[in-house]
Amino acid sequence: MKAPFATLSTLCLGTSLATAALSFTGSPVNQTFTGFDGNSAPLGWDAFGFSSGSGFSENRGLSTGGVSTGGTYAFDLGGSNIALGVQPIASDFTPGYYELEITNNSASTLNGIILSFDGYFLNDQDRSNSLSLSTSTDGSSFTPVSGATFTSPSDQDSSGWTLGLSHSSTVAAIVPVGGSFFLRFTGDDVGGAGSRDEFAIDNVTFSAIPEPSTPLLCGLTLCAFTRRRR
Ligand SMILES: [Ca+2]
Ligand SMILES: [Ca+2]
Ligand SMILES: [Ca+2]
Repeated sequence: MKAPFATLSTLCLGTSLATAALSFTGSPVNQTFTGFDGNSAPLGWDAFGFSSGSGFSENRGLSTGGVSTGGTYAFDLGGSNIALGVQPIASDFTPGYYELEITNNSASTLNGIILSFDGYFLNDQDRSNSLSLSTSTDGSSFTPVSGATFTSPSDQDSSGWTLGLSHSSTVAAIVPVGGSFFLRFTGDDVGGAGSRDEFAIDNVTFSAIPEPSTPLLCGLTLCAFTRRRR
């Protein structure tokens, strides 16, 4: 129920905790978080599962990691490579999620999505946590993406930021023009004890499976429009 909440908060508070959706116009989207400073929501992203409330409500700014205060960070993974990051604590992100909404503003229905992301962890504490990707076309019913989960080790080490998973897959989703596609990255406790490791998401890409030469399902209006563009 993201859109109604954003609308309500805009009306009541004069500000929106969630940001507008990212726009897909036909060219691949690649979100690298360059310029993200950890003080407000990146474009298209929402957050849930923080003790201070929905939206990006616990923004901790820029850090290279090794923090202890729960909340959202712009983590510098090294060499000024910024990622969307989180320090989970008992009351934050256990469980919780970050969610990216992408609206299809291209001229065609999307008949399948190609997506990828890189997930990192900083194993500086003795608990084990996970991060998992699921997707949706309505923002309420989510389906886990096969192979898109990774877990940090329980026993801490000094390895620093570690690539937990570099994932890419195709998702059989149909997104009409004006419709949205949602990527939800959910975190939770897995094992171990004590404080929690840090996590970061980077290089989130989104593109459409190229259209077949003869669309199997399309109305006359869409077919005519599609032909005009070619
Ligand atoms: Ca980055
Ligand atoms: Ca920490
Ligand atoms: Ca750990």
